[in-house]
Amino acid sequence: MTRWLVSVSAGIAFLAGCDSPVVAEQPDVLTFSDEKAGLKVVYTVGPPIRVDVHSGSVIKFTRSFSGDYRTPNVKFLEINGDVAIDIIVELADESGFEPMILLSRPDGTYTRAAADLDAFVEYANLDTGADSDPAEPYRVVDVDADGINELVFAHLYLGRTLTPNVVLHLNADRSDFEIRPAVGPDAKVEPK
Ligand SMILES: [Ca+2]
Ligand SMILES: [Ca+2]
Repeated sequence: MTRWLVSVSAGIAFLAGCDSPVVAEQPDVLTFSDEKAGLKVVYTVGPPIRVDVHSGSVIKFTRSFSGDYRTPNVKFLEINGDVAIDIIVELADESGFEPMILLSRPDGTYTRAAADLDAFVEYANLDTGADSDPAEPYRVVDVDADGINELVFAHLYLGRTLTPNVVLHLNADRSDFEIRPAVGPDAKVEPK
């Protein structure tokens, strides 16, 4: 996993009618960078919330949406086997996050994968006693040893169902994920 940085840009407002300018800070944009990959994720707090992926001066992905989220985490990591770094924006609230998975495409853009999954990672669930690991709630691993990595979540709410060891398989062109039925007694993978 590559190193990532975060910085905060403050919207500056000058109020008229004062002898000296009053600066009202309105932090409204968060920037997450992977300097090695030359990638930047710009998260506009909104509303509406907006996520832009910049590669150098070119925007490779943009999406606006609504929601009640706290400061997100952004992870830069290779998922779909094309060397180009992929991105997971962890859209956080008080108990966990929704993973917004952005996969690299051959033309250099990004596409949002697993958009219809309605998936949510909960750090600590007192109701169910789920033993989530906030340090590594998911990882990229070749579960079925077919040479293509899967994305494995230790615990994932799929809708309202808490599900352990959820394995997301890439589709044929490695642009999206699907959940396949587990096959055999060893299909599940215990997180390390
Ligand atoms: Ca990739
Ligand atoms: Ca595999």
